[in-house]
Amino acid sequence: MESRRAKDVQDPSGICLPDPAVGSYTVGIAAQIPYIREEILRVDNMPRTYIAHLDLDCFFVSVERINDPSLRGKAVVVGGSATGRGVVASASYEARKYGVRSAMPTGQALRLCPNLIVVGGHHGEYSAYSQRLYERMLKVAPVVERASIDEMYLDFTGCESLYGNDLPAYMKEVQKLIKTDFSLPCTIAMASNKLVAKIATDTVKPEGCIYVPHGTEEQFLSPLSISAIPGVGKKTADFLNRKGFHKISDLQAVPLKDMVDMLGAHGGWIHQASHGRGSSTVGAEHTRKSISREETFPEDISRTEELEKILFALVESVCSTLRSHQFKSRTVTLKLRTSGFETFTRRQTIEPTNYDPTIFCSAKELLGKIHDGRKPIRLIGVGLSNFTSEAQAELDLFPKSDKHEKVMQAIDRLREKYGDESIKIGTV
Ligand code: DCP
Ligand code: MG
Repeated sequence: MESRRAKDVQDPSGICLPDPAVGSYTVGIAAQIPYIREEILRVDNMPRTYIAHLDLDCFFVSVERINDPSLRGKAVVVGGSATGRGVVASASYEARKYGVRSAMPTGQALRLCPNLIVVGGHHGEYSAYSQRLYERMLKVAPVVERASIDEMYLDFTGCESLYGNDLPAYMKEVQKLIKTDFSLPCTIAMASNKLVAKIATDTVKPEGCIYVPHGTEEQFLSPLSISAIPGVGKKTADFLNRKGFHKISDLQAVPLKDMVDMLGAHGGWIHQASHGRGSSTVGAEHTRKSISREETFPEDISRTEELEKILFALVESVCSTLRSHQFKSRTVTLKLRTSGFETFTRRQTIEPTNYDPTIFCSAKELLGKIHDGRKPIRLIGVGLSNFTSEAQAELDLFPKSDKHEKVMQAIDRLREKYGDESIKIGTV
């Protein structure tokens, strides 16, 4: 027994990495005391972790297709105005065949795909779908963590026998359930940790389902491009390409020290990721840290009143998302970009709220501090952060206005049904 444990790798924190041959952990100080080690070794076979990553396929487009089935099977994007500097938020897979991608200017997308249908967004509705799906998934897996508006991690560790000892087959059931009950296509990947599951999802999109068996993580990753690793953005990928690294297998061959010499601390992360090592801790509810929206104008705007009008629409949108999460925000951030690409941000702390007029007042004040009413502005954005739950805000003894909340909830319901443009509140 003792000799088998000698294979364990002791990291500097004192926590042994699991020995796959034994399947048990020896932790901290216990690892250094022989008789305690003996005891712990009897608690063998720590459960294998089964983490699923679920990501909705072309989410915003899929919601639009529920409302307008004539959009099915067509090249569609949800995005900003084609005449101006709007960008694509979500592109259908039919549009992607023409090279259309998220974050691409809508004008460019139309040049690539002249038959493209451009649809404006219903952000309140997307948030509502996201919330309903999350609530449904809480009935499917014991622990669910939301990672973004359309992706979540589900921890099925310890649930094998509950689902006929065939969790990969159960993932297909979950995928069917989401299609039937929500009319939303999705992709699901299951693996031993979040990182491998997330990477695997992208390899089988759309409507794919994949399981990366335990112990095959490195082998699974090796043929993939280095940019499949979350955190390897364009800049890092270009740098590594220039050094001759193209596939993850190229990175797997590099010792940790050399990776850190090349890329600093980020290199350490890339090294771990290339070997398929990642966290399997799924948080009960991922706390969203911020909600923001911004708009780039078709033509630069200088007049404060015009900027305020757009700002109000952005505030409405972020507040609606905030309410769908039952959050209140303490910090309002305003962002401005001038025609010369200079970017300014200012933030203000307020009493926790999700009430549009209060947040607008703060954003308007911040605008007054940065904008002189003359400089041509190219982009304006508003962000909310430093959240507290609605319930906590009440406990914190901040006075609650029932009347305002009821009105805003009614407005959210109307927008969800009839679109963001269906109802407007005055800006003064
Ligand atoms: N989104 C956005 N702007 C971006 C990227 C995404 O507004 N630059 C929004 C629209 C997407 C949603 O977030 O529908 C989810 O983002 P994803 O990256 O998951 O994109 P999709 O769901 O659209 O496509 P995929 O099938 O690749 O997941
Ligand atoms: Mg998606």
